[in-house]
Amino acid sequence: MTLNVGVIGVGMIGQDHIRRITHVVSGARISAVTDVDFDRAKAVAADLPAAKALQTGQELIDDPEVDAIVVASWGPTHEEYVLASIAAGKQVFCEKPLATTREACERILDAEVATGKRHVMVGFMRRYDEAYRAMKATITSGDIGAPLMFHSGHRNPNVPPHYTSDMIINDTCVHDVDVARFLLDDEIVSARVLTPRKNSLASDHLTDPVLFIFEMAGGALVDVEASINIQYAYDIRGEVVGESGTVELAETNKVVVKKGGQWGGRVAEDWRERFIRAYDTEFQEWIVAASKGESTGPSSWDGYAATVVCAAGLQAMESGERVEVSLREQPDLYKVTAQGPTGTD
Ligand code: NAD
Ligand code: ISE
Repeated sequence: MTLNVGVIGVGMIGQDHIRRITHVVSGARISAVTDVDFDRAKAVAADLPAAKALQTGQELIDDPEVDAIVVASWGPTHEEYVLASIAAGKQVFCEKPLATTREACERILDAEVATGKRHVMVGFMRRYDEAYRAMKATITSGDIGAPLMFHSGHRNPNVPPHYTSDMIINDTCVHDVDVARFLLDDEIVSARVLTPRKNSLASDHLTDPVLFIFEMAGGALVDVEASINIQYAYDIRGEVVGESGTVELAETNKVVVKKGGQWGGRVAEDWRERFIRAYDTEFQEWIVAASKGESTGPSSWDGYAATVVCAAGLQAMESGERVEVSLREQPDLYKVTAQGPTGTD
């Protein structure tokens, strides 16, 4: 069976996901696209073998030739499309964030739980990165003892002009929030943000860099150093310190080049290059599950937790204080059992 996928929002990442569904992974094709910029939707559809451009997201979700939906529009529009996909009984892959407020995420949780099964996967692609998966396997094996600290580094060479002051937390650090929950298999219970001397290369309206610190429920500490104008490359760092050992992300370059009395290797230019295989694996796993009417990977619960932690982070950045994070009780649908998350079959 070929899964017919409709894509809402065909900007930068929407087009990248269309490329991978069309040319890289198997089992799906793009049957429809839409964008508030309809000319863009028409141009994207014209380059695809079997896709039509539709005027609205709702029309796309209702279309009988769309089996499953990818939401890659701007964050504040995600709630509407995810809720409509759940109401239509279709599987939906939603780029981060799941939604931009706690309340919006809770409406999604309520709607999904009411159906009795998962429909939503959130685009936290780091969970599909081979290096993060190997790190998690090391932690889970017990080889380094119980994890005590996680140091995360998220360095962007620069950011686009539309990037606003809140985005260092809820657009950039949101990935570190999710990967901390994933690696340490625990919830975040408090957030603090410290700000060192500002990078003089950052625009006036931006805070850069930040040190975002969380306490996990089990007592581990996480620090995230986020930089958004570091110029040299897109560099993702990570090290977990355990009771009797450590595990860290290795450099990702394939070769070491020696010349002119120096040695070195490539650091990725941007997130598309650094996580290219992770996005491919993420989509392949989504397509396999969605073709069976099932959901997999990061859930609405993970999207909800990340949004709530980022909201606490923004509050902490403004106040300079420690802010507690409180999540509602986790519905059974999202509890992971030895057989996998409940509600997937
Ligand atoms: P973008 O601005 O390049 O593209 C967004 C597109 O959505 C635009 O074409 C815009 O016209 C369209 N759009 C906006 N509102 C719409 C609506 N109501 N209905 C239909 N289309 C609408 O942005 P982008 O960088 O591609 O980001 C899109 C989403 O993907 C964001 O949520 C962003 O956080 C996420 N993202 C995730 C990653 C990742 O690493 N996982 C990387 C980049 C972006
Ligand atoms: C972007 O939206 C992403 O999601 C990237 O993965 C992240 O590294 C970047 O900072 C964000 O702006």
